[in-house]
Amino acid sequence: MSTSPHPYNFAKERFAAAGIDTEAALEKLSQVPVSLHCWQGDDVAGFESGSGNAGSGCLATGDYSGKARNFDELAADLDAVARLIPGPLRLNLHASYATDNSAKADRDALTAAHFRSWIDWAASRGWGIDFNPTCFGHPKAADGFTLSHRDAGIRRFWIDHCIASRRIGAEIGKTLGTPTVTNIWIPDGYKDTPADRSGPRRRLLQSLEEILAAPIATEWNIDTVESKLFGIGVESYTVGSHEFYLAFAAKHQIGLCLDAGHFHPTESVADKISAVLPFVPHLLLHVSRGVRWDSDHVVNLDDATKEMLAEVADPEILPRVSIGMDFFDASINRLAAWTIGARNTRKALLLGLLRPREALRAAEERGDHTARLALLEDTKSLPWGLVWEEFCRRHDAPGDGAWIGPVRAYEASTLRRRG
Ligand code: RNT
Ligand code: ZN
Repeated sequence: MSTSPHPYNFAKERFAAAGIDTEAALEKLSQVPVSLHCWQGDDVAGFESGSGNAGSGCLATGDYSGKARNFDELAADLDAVARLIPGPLRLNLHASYATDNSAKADRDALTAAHFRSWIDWAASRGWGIDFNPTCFGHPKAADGFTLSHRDAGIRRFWIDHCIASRRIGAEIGKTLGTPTVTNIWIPDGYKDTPADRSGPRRRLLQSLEEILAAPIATEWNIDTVESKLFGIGVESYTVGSHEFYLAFAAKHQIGLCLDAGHFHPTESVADKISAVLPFVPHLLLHVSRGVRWDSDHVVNLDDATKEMLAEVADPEILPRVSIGMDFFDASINRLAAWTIGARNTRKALLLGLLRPREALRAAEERGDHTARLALLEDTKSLPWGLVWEEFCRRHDAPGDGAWIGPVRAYEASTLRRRG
């Protein structure tokens, strides 16, 4: 009886024949963490009583049963999902998910102590944490303006919240021994044509400069600002646009967040990475999928995602980029959503790492654009799925087709019992 060769070895040889080292790709892939967003587990609701609707353009649609209602449920869901995603993970946490806040400190008064349960949870799993001030879903954001609000008192509140968030980020980073990426996104903008586009931007600039002036342990906190083209309800004017934040991040030498859903649908986020990296020290990617608008659909293994992560796979770029998930679909099983999106992100990165980078560049350098295109296209049919299966196996995660069973079992045992 003949034994079939190990499928991975077959793939390894096929890739080697094309000049690609699958072992090096697997090794690299296992060093890159993906930051898993807590907000996919409860449709961006958060733990503050009275909240429950993110508002401000963060619109989760659908009413699939079993959403997490508290820390225990959300942490259990994340644990279940972590078993299904191969490779290292981090937790991407929003300030509205404070756990240890019985005195109900408002957002401007939050400290790392209010996130003690998450910190302990992450520490015991060897995860880092990334952090986000929550500048929405709050009475002081009711009219859709926060850091650029015309009312100085309201601006003060959100400035203090962002300063508190940076401090929390720095402390969490120090505690866990891995820097926290603290990302500021605000919803500010107008539904209809503004009379004054400059005023809110001037105020946002001042607020951000004040936020950055607060002394923070910079070795444990990486600041990023997230731009956006438009949102539901702010179709005509977004204060924190791409030009605004790119210039701001470059001027102040902080990081920039590029969310895949925050540009015109035909713009290439992949192309932006090398364009902005000469000017900003760090990039955060919010891997997401907009369908017609910034709809935050579950990440697919589509061309936009593959191109974006292929850029990130460049050895000079990879150390300067953090990869965070940002999607929320309430119409399907939320654990499946997390799993599909995060696995696809990692698959896209694997595909990028498996590109014959040197051969492609050599063809380009000798002006042989025919060879470049031929190589790029032929590489697509190499058996990369077997390399992915091997990655799953080495990281004790189920392969494709095998993770849905555990999700269904968890749904039956746990999610359906939630009220
Ligand atoms: C909103 C931004 C932002 C949020 C999260 C919840 O358009 O993408 O990143 O999705 O902060
Ligand atoms: Zn985002």
